Amino acid sequence: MTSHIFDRPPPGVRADWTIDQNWEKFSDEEHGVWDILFARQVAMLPGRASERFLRGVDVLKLEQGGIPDFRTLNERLMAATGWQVVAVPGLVPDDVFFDHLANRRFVSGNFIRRADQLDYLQEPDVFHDVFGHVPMLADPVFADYMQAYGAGGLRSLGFGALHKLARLYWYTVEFGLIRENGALRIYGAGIVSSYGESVFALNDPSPNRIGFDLMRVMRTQYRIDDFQQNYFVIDSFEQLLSDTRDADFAPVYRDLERLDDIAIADILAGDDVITHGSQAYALSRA
Ligand code: HBI
Ligand code: FE
Repeated sequence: MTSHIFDRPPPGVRADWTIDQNWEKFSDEEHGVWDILFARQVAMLPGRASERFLRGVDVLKLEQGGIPDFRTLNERLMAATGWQVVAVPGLVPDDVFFDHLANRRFVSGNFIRRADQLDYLQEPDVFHDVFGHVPMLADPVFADYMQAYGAGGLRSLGFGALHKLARLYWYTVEFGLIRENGALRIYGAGIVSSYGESVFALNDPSPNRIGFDLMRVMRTQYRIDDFQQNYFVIDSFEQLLSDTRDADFAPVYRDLERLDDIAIADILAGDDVITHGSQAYALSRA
């Protein structure tokens, strides 16, 4: 679960944990880190990322160079789907995170990784949060899914089911794959913002690739420290939205209580297995 340093907003941070982006403070070197990461990803993502993600990059005009100024980014995003990006100092408490999503605000870390740590990230930075997440938020269907997720997140707190719902976020918003025109594409922010995982998730024989099933996903453990051992594949964003929207998860959580968690790499009899992974990569790192 999320760990963050403070339980209350530290001094200078608003009650909703937001801060001014203060775009002027980013140095040329910091803009340069964005440009390197951006160039690397846009060169490899056509043919790999979902068409909906690539369209978002266009609609938001992210190719303009440097860390985006949220004032102009938000004009475009607001026009597309009514979402906004707001700056936060780092990880925020779960209820705060869900409340922002439920109100169509996406929180972004207000810092960028160092030039000597391009592939290393402890907490989500502005490249992960903006390049990874925001293009999908320019898509009307995905935008509604994220809002529904936030509302469901707030409800899950009352059921003590946050850790189950967090798996849904992990295996869709962060590490989701989609079948588009008969081929697999990536759309999860944790993949599209990572050079290594953008290749691994689609092409490596190691991980399992399994058709998406809401209950199956909510039972499946995940790892936060390395490439995933499972990816779940949706057939459409409309499917994801309809599985989630207005879903009263109370009966789902009740059913889940009677079912065991599924160990990370296990395949079940009922799974729609697209790739039965060798797990060679994970074993080599164990
Ligand atoms: N805070 N800044 C930030 N970014 C996140 O992605 C985030 C968070 N706090 C909580 C949280 N995510 C989790 O609850 C979700 O992964 C479910
Ligand atoms: Fe993320």
